[in-house]
Amino acid sequence: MNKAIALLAALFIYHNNVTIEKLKYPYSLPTLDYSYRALSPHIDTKTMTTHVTKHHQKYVDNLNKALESHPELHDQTIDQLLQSVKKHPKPLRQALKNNGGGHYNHSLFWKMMSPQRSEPTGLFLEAIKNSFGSIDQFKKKFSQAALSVFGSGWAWLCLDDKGKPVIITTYNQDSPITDGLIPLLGLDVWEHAYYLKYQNRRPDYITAWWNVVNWPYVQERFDHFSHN
Ligand code: MN3
Repeated sequence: MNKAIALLAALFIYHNNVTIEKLKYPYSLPTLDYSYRALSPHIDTKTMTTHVTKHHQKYVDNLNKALESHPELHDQTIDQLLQSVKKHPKPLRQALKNNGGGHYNHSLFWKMMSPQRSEPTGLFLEAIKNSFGSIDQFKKKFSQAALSVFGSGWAWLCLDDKGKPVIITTYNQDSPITDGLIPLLGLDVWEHAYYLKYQNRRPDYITAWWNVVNWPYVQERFDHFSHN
């Protein structure tokens, strides 16, 4: 392969890796960068397998089903669909929120985790310190937000419309992107994400999850979106 092609391929892979937002109909389950057992013991094999092949797969199937009779929406990317969710009449609106959000949120979630231990660095770390005081303060606030979700939902670190890092929570499969925020890091706190191993102990799941956060990916998203 000559150098120019190699560079283009690398850029494509990089871009693809960072921005899952450009996915289009028909949707499919993404290939994970690690095996279902790779995040053990923090996230066990059975939870990962069920979460991906049953729960995530169902969002994908239901999203495709909902869009099947709407060819006018097939050219839209997943982020465009989610940003314009409120424009659609029920029941399409609800189907897009639940299943489009479910597919988008989970596709990100798998990338936001890794068996490789890592730490945040660089400009991203500076931005976290500026907004939250320190990385430990940030983790504490994020964990509190994740604990505060009553029922099913997510905790997120996002960039707001001014490019500032903010912590938010969403219910069900609502996605931050619908509210104009860019998710950098998300934590699924639906019971299906932890119940097999941790039962009702959501705090233990959250504590364990910090061990598998893929900081280089979070940072790539920060670098990409804070300059766009
Ligand atoms: Mn889930």
